Amino acid sequence: MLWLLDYGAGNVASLANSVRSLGYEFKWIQTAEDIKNADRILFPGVGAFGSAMAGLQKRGFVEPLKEYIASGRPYMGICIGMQALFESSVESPDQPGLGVIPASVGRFTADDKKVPCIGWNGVTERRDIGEEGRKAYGLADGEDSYYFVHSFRADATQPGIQDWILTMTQYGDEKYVSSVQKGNVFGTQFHPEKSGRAGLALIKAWLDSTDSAAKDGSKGLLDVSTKPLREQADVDADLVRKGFTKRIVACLDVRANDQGDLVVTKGDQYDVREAEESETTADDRPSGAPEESSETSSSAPVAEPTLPTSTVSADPSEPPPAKRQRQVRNLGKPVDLARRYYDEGADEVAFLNITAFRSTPLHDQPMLDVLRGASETVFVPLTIGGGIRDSVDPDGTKRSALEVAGTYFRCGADKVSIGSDAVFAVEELLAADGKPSGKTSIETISYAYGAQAVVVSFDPKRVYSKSLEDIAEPHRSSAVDLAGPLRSAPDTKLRDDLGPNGERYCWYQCTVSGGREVRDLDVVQLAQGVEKLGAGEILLNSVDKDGSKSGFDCRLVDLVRSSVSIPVVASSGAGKVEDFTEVFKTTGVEAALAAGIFHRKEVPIEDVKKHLVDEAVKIRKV
Ligand code: 1PR
Repeated sequence: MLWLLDYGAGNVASLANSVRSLGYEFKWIQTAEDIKNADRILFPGVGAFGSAMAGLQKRGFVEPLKEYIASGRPYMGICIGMQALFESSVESPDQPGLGVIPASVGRFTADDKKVPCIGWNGVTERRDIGEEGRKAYGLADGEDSYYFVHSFRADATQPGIQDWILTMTQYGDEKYVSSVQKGNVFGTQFHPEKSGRAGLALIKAWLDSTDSAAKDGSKGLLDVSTKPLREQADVDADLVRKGFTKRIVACLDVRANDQGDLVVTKGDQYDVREAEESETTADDRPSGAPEESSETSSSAPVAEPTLPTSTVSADPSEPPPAKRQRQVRNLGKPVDLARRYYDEGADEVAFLNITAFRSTPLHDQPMLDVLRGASETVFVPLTIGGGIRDSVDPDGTKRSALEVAGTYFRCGADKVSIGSDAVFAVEELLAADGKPSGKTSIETISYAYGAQAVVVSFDPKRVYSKSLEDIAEPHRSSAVDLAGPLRSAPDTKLRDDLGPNGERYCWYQCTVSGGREVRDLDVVQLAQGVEKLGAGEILLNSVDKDGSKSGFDCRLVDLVRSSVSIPVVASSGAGKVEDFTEVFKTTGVEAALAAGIFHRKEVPIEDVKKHLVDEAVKIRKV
């Protein structure tokens, strides 16, 4: 019997699903006694080292785990499950690890790269394990990429770790330990359960080998510590060749249609209703332009009255369908589409519950079902956004944002994406002279699950101006020249992208409630604020570009990316394969997201990746 160890936080559903998909059964470890009696343990640690070790301690698991490992029975640790093997981590210096590996875990430096490291990378064997070894570990063709998401890593130069290193990986200029093995212990820094077929092959190899070891008394995994070291130069060349890839994200905007079914929809500038008929229900689109002067104009929506609270699926805040002029666009079922994108090679899938701002998320059972369904067959990271905030159920039960996020994680989400609530949190932060309260959704979720699990979704709108002087500070400092080069790379020329009346400048104003309400906050303020509060990634939409198929807003992407040290996902406007190359090459952004062109099958993900390979942009091969 296989035993899975859950220390109480983090997404363990994905691993459970991947083990099930491989035809293996398992039990969850509930007590210290279970550890004593287990004959193989898989520890899918997600989140933060400190909370993981504290969780193990609270349950009385630390000593039994040490004894279990010392007894020689098979152990596989993933991410924090691998880091827990070390003596300590700088992430929580006061919290000792299991001390199985005589070395420590440090933090990535952020000088030359974005931290957390989120994305796909290759692994390179440190020792000469040959074909037999690769097969034993499921590292079949040596070209596979695996999904990494972490800010902390074990430095491969530490003396105590040398005979433990199975593979190494390079991120920026750092070479670190991406998997360890010695005797009965195996650990991966990456997430095989989120690494598509390559990852499933690796988990299967471990399950099969430990299975046969239990049955016939064979050795199980090949012990790498007995194999000769490879030449350092060969290892180094291989590390560079494989390298970190850019990510392609497929995004599914989800909401209930007028019949109450949860569907994938897609907007043009956030208007998700069919275009052919005349009137629009007010709450389904960003409202029209506010007062415009001849010098400063905006396509930004004006504030609308707060909508009544309701569940998403019932959507009673809307008029009955009979009175409606236009239908919500229906582009398919969320789980089916997510599965399609997984098969087609998407590196991540995001679900945005776009009307969750007026709902009580934990009552939104259909959305939880979507996540559960998707995580059963989609083995790449899943992000869920919409309604991640403190809320109150219709029966008066209070739900904290942390509780909402925790529920999503347990249903299979790997990251949560916070929209409106992040804007309010940064407004509060600025009002408190930059002093975090420790109570916002970003802070509480980041503390419990790690920064890498917290994405902030931006919905900015351009506010145009004919001259820079007409834009008031602080927004002037982050305004861009729409006929100029990139702000952070003046040598990078872009095509002009002037405003509707020929305006040459704009600043990017933040909105909440899916573009329905503008706030006096610009994207740089928001980006720097959410980074300070502990967000690990920015999903950067653009209300102006959404559904336009006119290409990503590279000036916006560059502006935000160059103002923070966390990764950014460029979103909105993809219309052709060249748009992806452009945004990656001009801005260096970590990931690019598209929705409409994928849903309508106008541009397959495969074509995007093929084009990127032709243009020498590193991507994950499927
Ligand atoms: O405020 O925390 O409840 O989160 C609400 C979430 O829902 C936010 O992430 C917000 O971006 C999203 N959202 C709200 N209303 C809409 C809408 O479209 N009416 N969708 C909406 C955001 C933008 C992207 C889209 C890209 C790419 N849609 O999701 O996928 O623009 O599209 P394209 O490739 O077709 O151009 P909260």
